[in-house]
Amino acid sequence: MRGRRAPACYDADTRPATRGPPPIPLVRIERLELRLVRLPLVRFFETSFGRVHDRTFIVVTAHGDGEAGYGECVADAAPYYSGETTETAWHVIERFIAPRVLGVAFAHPREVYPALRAIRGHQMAKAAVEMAAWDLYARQQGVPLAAALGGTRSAIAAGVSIGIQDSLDELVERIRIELAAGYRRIKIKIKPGWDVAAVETVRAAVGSIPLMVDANAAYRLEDAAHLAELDHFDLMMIEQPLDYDDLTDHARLQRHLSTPICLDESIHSVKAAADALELGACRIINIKPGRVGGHAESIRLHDLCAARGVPVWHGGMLESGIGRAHNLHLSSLPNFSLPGDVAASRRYYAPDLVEPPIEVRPDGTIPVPDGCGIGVTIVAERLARATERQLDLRV
Ligand code: OSB
Ligand code: MG
Repeated sequence: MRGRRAPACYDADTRPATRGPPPIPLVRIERLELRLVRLPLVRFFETSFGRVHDRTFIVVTAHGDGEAGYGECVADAAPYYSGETTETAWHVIERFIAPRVLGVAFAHPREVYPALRAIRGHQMAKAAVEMAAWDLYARQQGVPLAAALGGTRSAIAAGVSIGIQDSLDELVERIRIELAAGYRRIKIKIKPGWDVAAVETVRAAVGSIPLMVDANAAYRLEDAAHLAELDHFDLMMIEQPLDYDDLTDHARLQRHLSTPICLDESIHSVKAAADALELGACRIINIKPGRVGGHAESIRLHDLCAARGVPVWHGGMLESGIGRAHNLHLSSLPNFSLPGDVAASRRYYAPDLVEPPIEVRPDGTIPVPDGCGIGVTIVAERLARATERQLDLRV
């Protein structure tokens, strides 16, 4: 299986012949399949809110018109990164999202998110279903998802996110491994007690590599003077230093720092991003479709930032190959101008749920799959083995 590629989507003879005017495209989901899936991580991942050894997530399959589209819900088992969990997402999809999408004829997947307007929050639950609808739509159209989303590049620049380690030696060792694999920028997680000295050690060991830090909301405005010490290390940015729902204190902190602030957790909607930019709370934005409600909202966020000259990059949530493939396609839009946290499958799961696995090339780029939809094949038997619970929802 390894290395096998899905057929390119644009092969003329695999596209259905059409006669007369093209039919009005419809995405109509006849059945939604939810699976609660658990996969062990290849290596633990530690952030300021704790260490994880595995991930429990929901795989959504949207069936319609003889095709299937896939989405991955990035909510975690615990409500630490955001208020959502796998169980809240399951509940909200089953009770509130499914009834609003099943059997509805959408002219385009961008109509899915607005149809969920009555449901407040629950962006990750919404995104999982919305993204499955995009995959379904792209497969029905016979195009790669990137083409449906408006992507313009065939490969993306990859970076890695390196968790908190047991020692600084271990941290430097992990960074050397990732640099040798070709990754174009390194992000390290920080928290009080693992910050300035960690960055100093890394700079001393590996020199002027593109380097950034992510605090996952571990600091308070009172830490401004301490965080300003990071200004001496020429970091590309500091990601989400303050609280998950804060904008005002980030604006105050940004005035205190020369290092650009990048917001992650705080940007839960396009409006939050507009407010953050208006306030001067950040100079860079991390886009995760799960955080804003899916691909359509991510595109709006991407376009807003492009119009304001604000660079964006694609974040990661330790996704399996399903979410990872979605991220690759979205990352092909033009304003994703900085390397993201979209890295190779093998850093996370062995084996991944998909074939071929997503791999980084020696130049630090990852090609965007060119098959239809997300362009990777979900290995049914691996998905079945990892499934702990399953629910079928029908029209
Ligand atoms: O803050 O970007 C984050 C993982 C889980 C939750 C939040 C974050 C992360 C990462 C890892 O940084 C990114 C990845 O490698 O997928
Ligand atoms: Mg982050």
